[in-house]
Amino acid sequence: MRRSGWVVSGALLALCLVAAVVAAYDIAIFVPGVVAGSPLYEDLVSGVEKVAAEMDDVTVKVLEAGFDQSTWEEQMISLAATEEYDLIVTSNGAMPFVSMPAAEAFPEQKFLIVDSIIAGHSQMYTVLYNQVEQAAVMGYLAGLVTASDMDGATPELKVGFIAGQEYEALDSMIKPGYELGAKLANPVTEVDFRVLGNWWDANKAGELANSMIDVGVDVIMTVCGGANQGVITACQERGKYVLYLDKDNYDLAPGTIIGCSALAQETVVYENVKAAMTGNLLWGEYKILGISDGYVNFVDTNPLYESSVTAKIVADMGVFLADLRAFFPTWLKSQMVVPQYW
Ligand code: RBF
Repeated sequence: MRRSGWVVSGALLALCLVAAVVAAYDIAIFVPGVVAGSPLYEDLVSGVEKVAAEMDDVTVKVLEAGFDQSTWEEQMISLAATEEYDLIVTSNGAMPFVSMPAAEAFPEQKFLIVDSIIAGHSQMYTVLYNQVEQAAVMGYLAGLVTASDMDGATPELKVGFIAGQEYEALDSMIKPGYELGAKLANPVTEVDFRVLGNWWDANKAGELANSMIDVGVDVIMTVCGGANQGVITACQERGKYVLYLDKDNYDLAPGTIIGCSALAQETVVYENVKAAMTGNLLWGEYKILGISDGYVNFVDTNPLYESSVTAKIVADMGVFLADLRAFFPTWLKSQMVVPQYW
């Protein structure tokens, strides 16, 4: 009796162990760059960690692939070659292409790639944000600020934009969106666009910002990852303004960062990792999320926004935002449809 009791409990224990092994879900996060200072990468990691915090049987490995983009493909192949991960999660528009050789070599490997788009790859699911909307809101604010009587505003109607590098989503959505918004605010607004050439050199980003300020630019949208700090410091020193993409980060430089246009990247990662785990991601599909879906948003709820711009700007932005946030189609929204560039 006693002996059979041991046998039964031993068998149960073995079953539990097998179940635990079968149920475990192992996730690798491939960060194409470094996490610190890049808002979308910070939220990529926190989105997966949120899933892991809720579930005992989820493991997470973070691989920071660094800034040498020529090594990413190899690093992705090595990661997939371990055959340890149920899912590789990564973020940015280049990653479907970077991941393709790994996908081909390991046909069982699945990839969730956010902030990117590809259609019809049976091992990948992608989520794209409507960054025409995201950038247009910033351009509109920039256009209002440069024409205002705010302390840092110059007589020139020049607004700035500094990007880490040129890439598809930038050329097809972010740059045209920013220009559209700036011209909607005031058709004669000029956009001064510069490319840094990397995602880390804060000194060079500061030099670029200063040279733009020298020619009359008074507000700069920065999309430079870890180098954003250089733009922020230059604008702080010279009493100019920064527009910060991807995250509510007014706190980084109150009164200097006067607008943040956020993406719900953490939520997107959280929701889609869970969908992958439960077999609810349709591999090969993609989705595009925008302002009226609630995944792109200008952050007007942080008090540091209202305290940094004029009441007139808040009111004008309010009208513009109400139009974009409406769930029904509007003329404004029709100007901000994502062009098919993939
Ligand atoms: N954004 C960052 O904040 N940090 C980065 O290191 C970074 N690296 C990128 C590398 C490539 C190849 C591409 C296509 C985009 C990169 N981005 C980076 C931009 C990011 O995907 C996104 O477009 C911006 O954060 C604006 O939402």
